[in-house]
Amino acid sequence: MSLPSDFLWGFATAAYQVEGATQQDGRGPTIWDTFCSIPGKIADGTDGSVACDSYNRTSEDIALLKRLGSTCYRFSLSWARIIPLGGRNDPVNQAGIDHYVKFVDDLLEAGIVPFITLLHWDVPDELDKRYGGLLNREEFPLDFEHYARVVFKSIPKCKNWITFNEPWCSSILGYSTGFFAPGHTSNRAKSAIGDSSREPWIVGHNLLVAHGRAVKVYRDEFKPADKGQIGITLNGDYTYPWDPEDPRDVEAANRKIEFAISWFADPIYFGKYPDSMRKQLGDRLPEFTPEELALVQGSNDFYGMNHYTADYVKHGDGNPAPEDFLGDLSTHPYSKSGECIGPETQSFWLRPNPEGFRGLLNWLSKRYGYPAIYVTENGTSILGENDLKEPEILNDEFRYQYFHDYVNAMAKAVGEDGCNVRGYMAWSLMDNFEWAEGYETRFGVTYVNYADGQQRKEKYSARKMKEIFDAVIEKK
Ligand code: PNW
Repeated sequence: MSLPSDFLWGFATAAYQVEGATQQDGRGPTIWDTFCSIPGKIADGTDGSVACDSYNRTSEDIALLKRLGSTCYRFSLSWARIIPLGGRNDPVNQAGIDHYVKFVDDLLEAGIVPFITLLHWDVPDELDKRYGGLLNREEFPLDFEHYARVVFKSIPKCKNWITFNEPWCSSILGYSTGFFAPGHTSNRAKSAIGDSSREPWIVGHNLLVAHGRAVKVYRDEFKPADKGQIGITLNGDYTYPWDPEDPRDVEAANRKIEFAISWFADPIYFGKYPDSMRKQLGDRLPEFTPEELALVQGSNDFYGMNHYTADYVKHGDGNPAPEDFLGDLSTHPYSKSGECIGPETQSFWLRPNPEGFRGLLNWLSKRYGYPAIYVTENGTSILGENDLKEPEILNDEFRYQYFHDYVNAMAKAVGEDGCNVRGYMAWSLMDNFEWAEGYETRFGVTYVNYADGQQRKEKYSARKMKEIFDAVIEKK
């Protein structure tokens, strides 16, 4: 028993991945609606227009959460439902607000603590068209601040807020590899906005400042009465040096974690970008103005941690390569064979390695002074799962084992190493729209039958989750 009796556990989802109903009740278009309409961007040519239809099935989803024993639920709001065009002078859509207010009321009534993510990648499309969306250093943070204020004012009963989900993914996958919306790639010579080898670093910077603005609004205007907490969710793999005897590999492994986590966490906890990033990127990495820094530094009440996997890296030649993120990092990533890092899954970037979870919890606890941590995502896909039919597809022992091993690694990080983890949300409550992978890759503990009216059926892992946590949470 090593997790405290008030430890929260549950599941996570995101608006565009589960809600569907993209044309309903006045929702505006988002960059993901637009991106999905470009041929070739989504593996199976699908989009989130129906997804799990969760927008119309809130009571079913809450009943499911309750049946599984969850004590919390993380979901994101669709900005474009609340302010369809997104901007601070654009109209607010009361129907969108009413939907989420009722959802939070219903969760609380079911005894489930809500964790709300303000933006999980689905930026209102109009902001992208109007001024370049996340690339705009002046406009974007102000529009996000306004949206955040509208939300805080409307949903005072929610006490746990996450500004952004994985700014690394928005920046690198959205503006370097082009794998995610809006699909910019940094090896284009020039973008409409400027030198695109700078775009990911500008986007990361603007997300940090926008986060800082929303946190300031919450702390100044809402927190004193509402008594909630607010933070940002960062993704990061644990990284092992390819050759632990080679100091250049050791440094490269650390640099890779810094380029994922410390890119955002160092400014928040220390008020500066990591030296390794400045060294690699030079003036392509923006400088904070004093005003921006005042907003960003100290802006986390808790650390939101998304974590899935670990990898090995070899050092590169040390030279930055602006046309390529991994070149910039000066590392060569490798997955060693299955026995070393973990078995293959349906996601090319994901191999289970529970020791790495404990390793990363310790890495960031040491670096950032043992902050309160909520694990806001952790989970796995399964190689070939989508080829199965009922009832075999419900038998996800591989996923059960993943959760069992990861939760126990986390319990050791808390009980034996002193990490301050307060809650855990598994990704995901149900199969859903897995971004560029469409519906072919499943992450749910609940099976969703897209061919049969979005019917939900619990998999084995769903039914075992409570048992996993009961074994490690102290009794009251
Ligand atoms: C997270 N990578 O994304 C997201 O927050 C979820 O919305 C998503 O469904 C989940 O993980 C599973 O993919 C990631 O390529 C997507 O390293 C890709 C990567 C990491 C995280």
